[in-house]
Amino acid sequence: MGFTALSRTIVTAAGLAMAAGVPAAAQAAADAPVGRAVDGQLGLQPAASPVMEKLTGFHDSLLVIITLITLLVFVLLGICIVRFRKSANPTPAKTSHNTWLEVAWTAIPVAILVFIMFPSFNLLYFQDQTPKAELVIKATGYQWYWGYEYPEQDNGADGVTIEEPFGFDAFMIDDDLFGANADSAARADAVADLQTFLNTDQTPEIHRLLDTNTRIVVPVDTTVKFLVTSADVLHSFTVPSFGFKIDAIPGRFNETWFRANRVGTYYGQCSELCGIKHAFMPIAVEVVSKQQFAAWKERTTREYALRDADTRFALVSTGPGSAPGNE
Ligand SMILES: [Cu+2]
Repeated sequence: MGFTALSRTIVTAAGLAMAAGVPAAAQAAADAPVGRAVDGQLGLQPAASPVMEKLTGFHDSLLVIITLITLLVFVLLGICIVRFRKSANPTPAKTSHNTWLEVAWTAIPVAILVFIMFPSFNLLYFQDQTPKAELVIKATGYQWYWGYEYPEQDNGADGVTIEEPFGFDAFMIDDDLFGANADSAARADAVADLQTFLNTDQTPEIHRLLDTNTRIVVPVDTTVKFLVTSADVLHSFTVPSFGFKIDAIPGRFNETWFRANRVGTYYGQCSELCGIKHAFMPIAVEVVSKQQFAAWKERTTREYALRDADTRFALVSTGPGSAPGNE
């Protein structure tokens, strides 16, 4: 019959496609900038936190399972179409039930789902349970920008201590500053302002629709807990490379965490349709060394201190011992 030949052709074609695709994809992954999507990208952004590493692994294993199932269904359909076509099989069988077959096609998919369930639930709990936080940051969604606050906290010797709360807002860098007709002086100003904010010697690279005039700055290898809320409508706080996506809901705090294992700049975008400028409230996270963070914190505390009426974060008044990192 032609089925063996047909399936061999499919497998060979798939093999060729993979052989051609895999080195290219691996090459692209090696060259890809960390923390943002690139043109022609296949697959997920490179992982930079434990949650995203596990998500990527789970995604890749599911891809194998789903491919095998799809191929099986494709081959079965092919067999039906060819072997039982009218000319080859003029008098169809009248069989309408087969107990064992029915038990099998119910039980096997259930077994596959149960098999998938265990790693899936493990991952769900891993994402959900914040390990002891070494730094807590509050992120607030506004129409249409994000505001960040570093509340007063003492997270012990290994963690970060914030003696005086500070906060700042992050507005998207204007679209006009990108492209051939951009005003180069205005663009240079925006880059210089960002560089001053980041307190770094290196000129930051800025990306259209992803960069903001300030960035969340966190130290590398530090467990960061985000408390996410909104001041107006639903937003969603996401950074793909860190594997978190959490709704920002007015009147309540949602909690998520990440632990960046590489320095670099990581981007995300509001992921809940929140109004006309939903696409223009990106999230930019700068992961720096612990020493750089300490220097940044020093300067930023001076420049962006939240004092008295400016203090938007209630944790400040609850005193020591009740900071979220000390639970
Ligand atoms: Cu939004």
